[in-house]
Amino acid sequence: MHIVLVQLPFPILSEEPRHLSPPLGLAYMASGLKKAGCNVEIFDTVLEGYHQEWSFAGNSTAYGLDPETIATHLAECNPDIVGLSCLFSSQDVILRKVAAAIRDRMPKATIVCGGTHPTVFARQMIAEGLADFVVRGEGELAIISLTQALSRSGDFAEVSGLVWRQGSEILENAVSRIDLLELLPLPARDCMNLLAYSATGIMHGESRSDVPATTIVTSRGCPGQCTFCSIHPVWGHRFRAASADRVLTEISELYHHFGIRHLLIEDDNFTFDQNRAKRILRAISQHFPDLTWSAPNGVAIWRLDEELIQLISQTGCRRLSLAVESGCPDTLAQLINKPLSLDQVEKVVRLCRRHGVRTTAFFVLGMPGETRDAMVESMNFAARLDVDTLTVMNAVPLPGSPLYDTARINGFMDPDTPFVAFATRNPIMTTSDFDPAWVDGLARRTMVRHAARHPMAYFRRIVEKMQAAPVSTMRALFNFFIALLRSRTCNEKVSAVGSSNR
Ligand code: B12
Ligand code: SF4
Repeated sequence: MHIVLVQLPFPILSEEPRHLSPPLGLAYMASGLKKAGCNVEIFDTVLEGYHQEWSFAGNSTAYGLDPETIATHLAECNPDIVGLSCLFSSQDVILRKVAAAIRDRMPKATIVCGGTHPTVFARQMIAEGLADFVVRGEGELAIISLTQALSRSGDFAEVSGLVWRQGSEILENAVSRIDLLELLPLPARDCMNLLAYSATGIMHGESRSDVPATTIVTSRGCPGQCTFCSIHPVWGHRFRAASADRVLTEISELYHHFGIRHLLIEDDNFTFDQNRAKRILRAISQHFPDLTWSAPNGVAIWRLDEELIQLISQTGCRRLSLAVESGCPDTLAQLINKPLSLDQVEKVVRLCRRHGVRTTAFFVLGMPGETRDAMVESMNFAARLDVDTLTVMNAVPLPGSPLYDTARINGFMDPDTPFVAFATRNPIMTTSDFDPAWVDGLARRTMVRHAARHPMAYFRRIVEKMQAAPVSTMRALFNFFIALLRSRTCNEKVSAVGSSNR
């Protein structure tokens, strides 16, 4: 069986520099498929076409190879199965265009889709004939049983999470999660041009263009119930982690075999098991003293203690991303549903300062139910917080999150909002308390207020991004400031309370 796994092009987000990450999920799947005797390739259309842009759905633009080029390349490879990975809903139209081009060129190929977006919209995709199969949830074991079913039994009942059409019916198997991550073979990073990623652009948030860097995922799932979070349809609520020993085997391979010197730990909740995180960090400081790392996806503040922060500081952490979310206790508890107190936040920030850990804090603004006063309170807390940099994101009802259902049921967003608009700097909800422009203006002004207090930290961050991706960083900055100028004058309270806090 010949299989090509495809990372689809990304949409260009006007206020973000271009990102480029190795498709780690595809590397995990490739590894198992190889062991099962398949001929498997990874085709990263973002890496291959990083400097190319093409338009779709009116005024949206994607970077990566265009659908025709992708289909032509695939037709030359002529695989039995094409696996399309669609991690973000904002890739929806891109997925459709690529799938249509493949159908056109290769009518006999089997198209399988996976990733967060297809997991949420599996039935619709099959009903529309976009794909032959959709795998909901993790793909490693499912793709192996699917290839076996296709080549031998034709019985799809055992394929976890599979959705497919049989006659006029759409059938759906339950999703079973992989309990022992330990048993998965290490991702087949040799199927990718691993070192090209950090050499080409910004990988995620904290970025190092000066040394070889790559991503790693050491655990899956998060018991948290944050209402805006869309990880659970794929990863579930149960925290499942590889043992510290297994993680170190992977790091050792990355360090010695691939020459990696910076790790981006992309776990959803790396520190959930504090003892495991401590064991991993102690071993890093002992065996890989020149390895640096970051956790750009954010770590849970409620899972940090002083010993852990000390270890974080001793192991070359370049920046710790702290997921605060709101500076208003009621919003945190009632609207976001996060078990976090502001005292904990301030304590952790103080400890990070004391131990010399560079920090950035994530905030989310514009949750349904959040009043203007609550938002101002939150942003005043954010502007004062003694972290190095701040990122205020607009609350976006990402498909797969409880917030998506809340927003649709209550009419907080236009039901025709195109999927490409589901990006975290893009406010798309309106409630009786606020409109998107007001929220956006407040978010931007808060970041500027914070930057005025920590100019060197922001300068350093921008320089790092400029080094990795000069043109798209310039474009993103330009768009940020244009939007800042356009944003409406917001509540008088913001500046009044803000200036009294300086
Ligand atoms: C790293 C990351 C990125 C990287 C890119 C990752 C990449 N190339 O692989 C970057 C930084 C570019 C990124 C950007 C964004 N991201 Co992001 N990202 C992640 C993160 C943290 C980890 C992804 C990862 O590596 N997972 C580990 C690997 C092992 O798993 P995986 O890739 O998901 O693959 C598994 C399954 O999905 C499945 N699978 C995947 N593909 C396929 C294909 C087939 C054929 C099959 C069978 C199965 C299958 O099997 C795999 C193995 O189990 C996830 C959170 C998460 N937990 O998933 C968010 C996540 C995917 N991102 C998200 C979002 C929203 C975004 C942004 C839109 C945010 C923004 N800025 O507005 C942007 C979009 C960028 C753009 N230009 O459009 C959301 C998506 C939700 C949604 N419905 O859209 C997630 C779920 C996080 C969240 N906020 O809830 N992101
Ligand atoms: S936002 Fe973070 S802490 Fe909350 S549920 Fe999602 S992964 Fe867990």
